[in-house]
Amino acid sequence: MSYKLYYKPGACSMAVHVILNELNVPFEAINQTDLKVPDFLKLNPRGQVPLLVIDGEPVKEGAAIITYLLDTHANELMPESGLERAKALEWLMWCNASLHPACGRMFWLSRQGFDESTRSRLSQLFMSQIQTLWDEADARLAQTRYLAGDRITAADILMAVIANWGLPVALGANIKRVLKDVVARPAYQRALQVEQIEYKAAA
Ligand SMILES: N[C@@H](CCC(=O)N[C@@H](CS)C(=O)NCC(=O)O)C(=O)O
Repeated sequence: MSYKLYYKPGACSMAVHVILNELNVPFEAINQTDLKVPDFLKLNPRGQVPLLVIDGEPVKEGAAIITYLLDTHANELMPESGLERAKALEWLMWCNASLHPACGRMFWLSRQGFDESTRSRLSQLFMSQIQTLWDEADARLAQTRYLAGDRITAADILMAVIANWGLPVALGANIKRVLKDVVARPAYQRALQVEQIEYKAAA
């Protein structure tokens, strides 16, 4: 099986990068910082990362890529069945389908040419939605060691990647505890080194 990961440093694609490292499978990592160039658009017309080319077939959508990889290679980051798997998927999707798009609205806003008062009102609204999500995770992590329960799963890795996007949020002590734990893993450290990213969110 051959894997080619297209990533942009520090973006959501970093979760796939960390997971490929965790799985100890061979892969090629391609820094695709410029996402709108014709060669990349041929592979992914949306011009987005992550993109994992599996045996020549491009696969999009981070959560699908992560689930596929964890279903295909032995690991302890995704329970195989039962309620434990349901909770691991719940929190992976929370990161991918709730937290990520909420943060994406702030990045979208920074590219619009709104007047200052519109920008400021939207920014307050978007940031309060993001903060509510982080508060939800902190409350969960006051009850459980990791997002899905007692054991680390792919959700904690994706959460750690998103936490480092530099938005002005207040991350609770329970989240920071998990971030420190996740980022200390050799697989995460290797991805930070290759992508040349400094991890600041756990401080
Ligand atoms: N739902 C997609 C979202 C991918 C996405 O938004 N990726 C961002 C990086 S975190 C990106 O490529 N943004 C560039 C763009 O949309 O132009 C996924 O989870 O893979």
